[in-house]
Amino acid sequence: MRDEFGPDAVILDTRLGRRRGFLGLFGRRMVEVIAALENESTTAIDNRGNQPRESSGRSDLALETPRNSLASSSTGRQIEAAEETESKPAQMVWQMYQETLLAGRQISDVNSSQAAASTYESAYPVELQEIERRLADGDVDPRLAMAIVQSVWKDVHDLELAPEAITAKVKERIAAMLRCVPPWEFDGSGPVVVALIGPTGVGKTTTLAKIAANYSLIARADVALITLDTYRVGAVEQLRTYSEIIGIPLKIVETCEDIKQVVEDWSRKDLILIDTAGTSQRDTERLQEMGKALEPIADLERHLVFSATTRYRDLVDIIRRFDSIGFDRLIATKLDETNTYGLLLTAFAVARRPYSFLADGQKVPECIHVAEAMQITNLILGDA
Ligand SMILES: Nc1nc2c(ncn2[C@@H]2O[C@H](COP(=O)(O)OP(=O)(O)OP(=O)(O)O)[C@@H](O)[C@H]2O)c(=O)[nH]1
Ligand SMILES: [Mg+2]
Repeated sequence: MRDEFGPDAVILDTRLGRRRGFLGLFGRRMVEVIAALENESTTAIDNRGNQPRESSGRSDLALETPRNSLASSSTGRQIEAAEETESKPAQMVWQMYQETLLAGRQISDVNSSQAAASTYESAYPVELQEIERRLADGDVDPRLAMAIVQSVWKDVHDLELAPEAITAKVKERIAAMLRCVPPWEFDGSGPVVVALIGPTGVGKTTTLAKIAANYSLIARADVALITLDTYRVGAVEQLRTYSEIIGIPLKIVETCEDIKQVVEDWSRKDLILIDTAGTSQRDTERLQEMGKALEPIADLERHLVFSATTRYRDLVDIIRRFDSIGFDRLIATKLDETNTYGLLLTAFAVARRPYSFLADGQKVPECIHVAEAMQITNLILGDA
């Protein structure tokens, strides 16, 4: 730990455990270590004997600048997305996209839209055609890919631009279309209350633990946890373990009244994070039940968590169905498990709600980043 963080590092806690193998077999021993520095505290959970996931190969996600670091994020409530007005070029793309949708094709109907894209008169240069193809191949809705390159072509067709300059223009445009919110700021006027909702197994609990650890241990905010997940065996224990390691309270609630009471009791906290049971978007009854349980909480931020490995059509279905109970932000997880990221733009196009966080690995608390439009764009089109 001292090698990593220097002579001032203090070990707060260590525990031995076993990394679960197949059905609990073939587990590996692991050591979890929590350490702190005097002024600038930091934490790490290290799995010994387990190859650490290299972030260097993924420089596009290594958002280590202070602006992106959760560690520097303890001031200022997340700015309402509505305050950000969209730029004219971004509006142009959305308008063109809407027009294509209104022309009668369903958003999930990828095949017909691919046909539409290929029959569309491609009067623009090969670089733009190539970008359009790359976007559509990478799970950007082909009609959106077309709207993007068309809108860029409208602006640049008189200019003699080098291919790199054209790519840069496309990236600029995509970044202008995507909205992301900055980290929360806390002003003592009451807690920011956040619920993570989403399908089963997408990483809600892990993401919640990452957020809690960063805000509590690094940003020194007063954080508390609630779980509504009494549905899945072991769910409470999973979150309890995190709450104990981080050293923050956890309340398990089952009814609407309970949750309202707990939130009221924690009126002096900075951040209250609510974990929910994974719900299949097809289970309308449970989805509505969960929507009801969260209803009594005033000013609740609902973040829809989805995995970047989800299939295109399923994602559209997930967003539509979760929209029936409402959500305000998007969180994409498992970015480390895919090489194509166009789905992030498609998700935004369908949801039109800003991203808050991106998660790219299992490690708590490291593998989470504040979402940034240019970072998402670089993932989609490469860093060059
Ligand atoms: N590779 C990768 N795995 C992740 C990421 N986030 C979570 N996981 C893993 O995904 C699995 C499920 O994570 P959970 O946090 O339990 O997911 P959940 O959404 O809470 O699941 P339910 O509560 O059962 O719906 C675990 O093995 C996590 O370690 C990520 O960003 N990348
Ligand atoms: Mg969970």
